[in-house]
Amino acid sequence: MRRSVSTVFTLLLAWGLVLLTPGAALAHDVLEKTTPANGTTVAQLPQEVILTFSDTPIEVGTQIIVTSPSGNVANGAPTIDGPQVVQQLLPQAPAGDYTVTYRVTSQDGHPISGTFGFHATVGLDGSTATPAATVHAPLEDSAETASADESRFVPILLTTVAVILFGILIGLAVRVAARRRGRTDNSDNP
Ligand SMILES: [Cu+2]
Repeated sequence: MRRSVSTVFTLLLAWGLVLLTPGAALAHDVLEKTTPANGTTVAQLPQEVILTFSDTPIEVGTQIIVTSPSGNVANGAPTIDGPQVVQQLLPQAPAGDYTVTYRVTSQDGHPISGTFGFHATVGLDGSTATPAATVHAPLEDSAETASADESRFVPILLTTVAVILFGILIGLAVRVAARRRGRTDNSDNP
């Protein structure tokens, strides 16, 4: 009987540690910077688009789509170089308005996704385009910022709930153990 009680304690302790550890150790990363920057006009389209995050993303699930006036011009898979995710562009990428859609996996395993845009006056194919009025209002990034704040709040809330539940379960286990010990003592001493 005592062995099963100590097993319950060990399981509860392990469960509590598992719940508490990730929130403290892993951060929800955010996009800090892009090249070209969101809402800007660049004279020459660069050969690669660079996204800089607050920490090195996890390799799994990285996806970048670079939409040009002639469709997606992403050349091969993106590469992760520290906190930077680099996406090469096709040599036939034209001038014009660009929209970059990204999805990477944060250190804490959560996906980070969003969109940004820019205008390239000269394309990698040598074509030219005058900036259209529409691109220059930077694409809304506010949704991302809001969700970043939220996801910092949620782990704190979950941790608090976990601590409370853990406390209640420990209390119950102690009470059950005491009751069982009482019964055992009674039956052992007739
Ligand atoms: Cu996260």
